[in-house]
Parts: sequence; C-alpha cells; structure tokens
Amino acid sequence: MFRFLTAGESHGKALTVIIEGLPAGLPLSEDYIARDLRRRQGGFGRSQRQQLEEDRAEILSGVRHGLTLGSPISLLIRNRDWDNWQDVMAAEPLAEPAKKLTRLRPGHADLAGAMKYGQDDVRPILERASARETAARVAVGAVARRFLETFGIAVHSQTVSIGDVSACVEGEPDWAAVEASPVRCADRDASERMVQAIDAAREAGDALGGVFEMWGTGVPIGLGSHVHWDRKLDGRLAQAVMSIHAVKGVEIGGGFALAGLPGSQAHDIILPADQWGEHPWRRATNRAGGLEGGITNGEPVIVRAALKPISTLAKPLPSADLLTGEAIQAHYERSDICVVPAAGVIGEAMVAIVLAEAMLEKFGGDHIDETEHNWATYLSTIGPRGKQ
Ligand code: EPS
Repeated sequence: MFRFLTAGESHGKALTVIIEGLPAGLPLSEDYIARDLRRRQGGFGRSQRQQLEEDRAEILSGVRHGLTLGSPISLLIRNRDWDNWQDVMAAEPLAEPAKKLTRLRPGHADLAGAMKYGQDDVRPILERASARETAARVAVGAVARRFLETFGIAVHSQTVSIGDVSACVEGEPDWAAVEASPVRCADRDASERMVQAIDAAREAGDALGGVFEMWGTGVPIGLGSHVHWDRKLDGRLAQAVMSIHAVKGVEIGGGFALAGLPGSQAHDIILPADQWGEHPWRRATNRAGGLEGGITNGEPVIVRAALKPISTLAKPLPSADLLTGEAIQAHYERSDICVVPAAGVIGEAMVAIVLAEAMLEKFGGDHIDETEHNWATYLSTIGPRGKQ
C-alpha cells in the first residue's frame, strides 16, 4: 500500500514526509524531486516568501546509491524563513509569552480551527493550515511521478482561467508552451491578459482565483473499481484534489457541463479495432475524462479544479477579534496575489499520488521489476476477448 504523512508548520524548522509502500529498485534522486518543488514556487503572482525559500527535499532514508530500498522514504524540506521565527515558533516554552494573533481572517481556518482546538491565538491554527504544507505534497508527488514514469504514465497541468480571463483550451495542449508561460497557460493571448489581471489585483490590494486542470496520460484501462464507493477512482481523485488549500470545486472530464447535454452528446463512442492505433479500445472523444464506473478506461485522466481567491488580502476584509468579538480588520503581513499556476503543480502531485496508489493496488510488487512484470502480463490480456 502506497501511503504518506506530512508534518511541519509554515514558519517552523522544516516540513517532513514519510512515504511507505514503494517497491525497491526505483531510481530516485534529490535533483529529480527538486524540479517539481521549483515549479511549485514559480508562477506570476506569488508572494515575497518565495524569494526567501529555495525548496529542496533532502532524502533522509529509503534510498541507497540512487535506488529505492522498499523501506520508508523520509524527506526533509527546511524552511529558510525559520531563521526569522525561531522565538514565535520555538518548541520550548518562552520566558516571555509570544504576542497572540487574534485578528480572524475570513476564508481561512482561523476561526473554525481556534474553536475546534481550544485556542485563544490563531497562530497554532494558521501555521499548519497554511498552503506551505503543499511543498511536502509536491515532494511526495514527485516520488509518485518517478514511479509512474516506469509505466509510461505522465501527469501534467495547465491553467484554464484566472479571474475572469479564460484560456482557449481544446484537446491536449503543448506542455512545453504551458511551462514557458508565467501563468502556466499555453494560450499566449490569455496568458498575457492573466498577467495583467494579476497586476490589477495587486494594485487593488485584492486576490484572484481561477481554474486549473490536470492530465494523466498513458494510464492503462482498469485502475480503480466499480465495486465499492471508496474504490472508485474518480471519487478518490476528487477527494485528493479537493483537499488542496482553497479548492472549492472539482470536475472530471466534461464535469458540470455534461449535466446540460442530451445523453447522445455526453458519452464517448467506442471506436472499432481498425481505428485504435497503438492502444486498445480507443474512443472518439474523452468527455468522461478517462473514467467510467470509477475505473480508468485508457483515455487521458482529466481532473479540473476551481480555486477560490486566496483569503489573505492586502486590503483586509471586515472581521471580528477572537478574544472580544469586536469589529476589527483581518490580519495582513504579506501574501500571494494569485496561486493558480502553483496550484496546478500541486494538483499534478495529488493526481500522481492517487494514480501511483491505484497502480500499486493493481500490480503490487516488492521490487519494481515485479511490478513491471505484473503490469505487462495484465496488458497482454486486455484486447478483444474473442481474440485471446
Ligand atoms: C500562506 C501564506 C504565505 C504563503 C504560504 C501560504 O506565507 P507567509 O505567511 O509566510 O507569507 O507564502 O505559502 C508558502 C509559504 C508556500 O511555500 O507556498 C497561507 O496562509 O496559506
């Protein structure tokens, strides 16, 4: 079973991760993981915090001479900003108590978290609720990506919209063009207008959300299952992507738009064998986003998510004080203006994690060669049944 835990506060010493259940023999390096960590830190509209941090995951265990051992992999990502927060976030009691933060920010976990965990200070809540934690998830996602690569599975993402600027997205985009755009959008005209919209939001002391989309390609038919609700892969992908900070909606394939179409235009015709090319069982379209009955159908897995604007605003919203309930302005130190481009990279990590889990459930293996053997044997069985 592939599983992981993350730990760490936004301004604590470090983020840590333990990953368990990957087979032995998989090539893995710190440089490989660093690529995705760097991508997550980029994107137009990020805060000054990203100039301070240079995220790099140190591999503490589970890898020897460039190959996984099959034992738990532990990773450490240091927070450079810790240098400025050693007192506020000290593990030991302080001689002088730290100043309490009581200005609740609407949209954050501040209020609900303080009630739930019995706090008279929001610092203990916001430190862990912070999207800083997604650096740890992206490191895990990179490990999952490395595993998936063995099987020709790739996971990409693109920005579909920022604020009221929407890109023209049809079919699989040019991923190199996505990576070259400051907002991770292959539509050059929309990309420029998105940058302008972020500049305007910064001027106005506001923030912008948007929509981002993940693509899993090379995914075989047969991951997930129709037999029980919690084994349905579309449900598991939706949970994983919805768990990303500030995500308020998730769609698979045509998603909400399918609800308004007649059935004759909402499904994907199964093509006859003479039109398949390399892969068995091709479709004329991919409105299902690669998932039918909770099982992958061999088409690209497409998951789209809606991200609300981040809730820390330079012009803070009216709010109330945690201790007195009196009217105040919400707290502000610094913030991102728009994190949609980074959210795509985090979305890739969550999709890669769920796909890696599903691959290991189906193919198992304690050494990667065993996983590959099981996978190849299965692939040899999925042609038309009458021809077996
Ligand atoms: C975040 C607030 C900001 C972001 C942070 C998420 O942090 P700070 O309060 O230190 O300026 O920069 O994201 C990251 C640090 C990161 O690496 O993504 C929040 O409140 O969620």
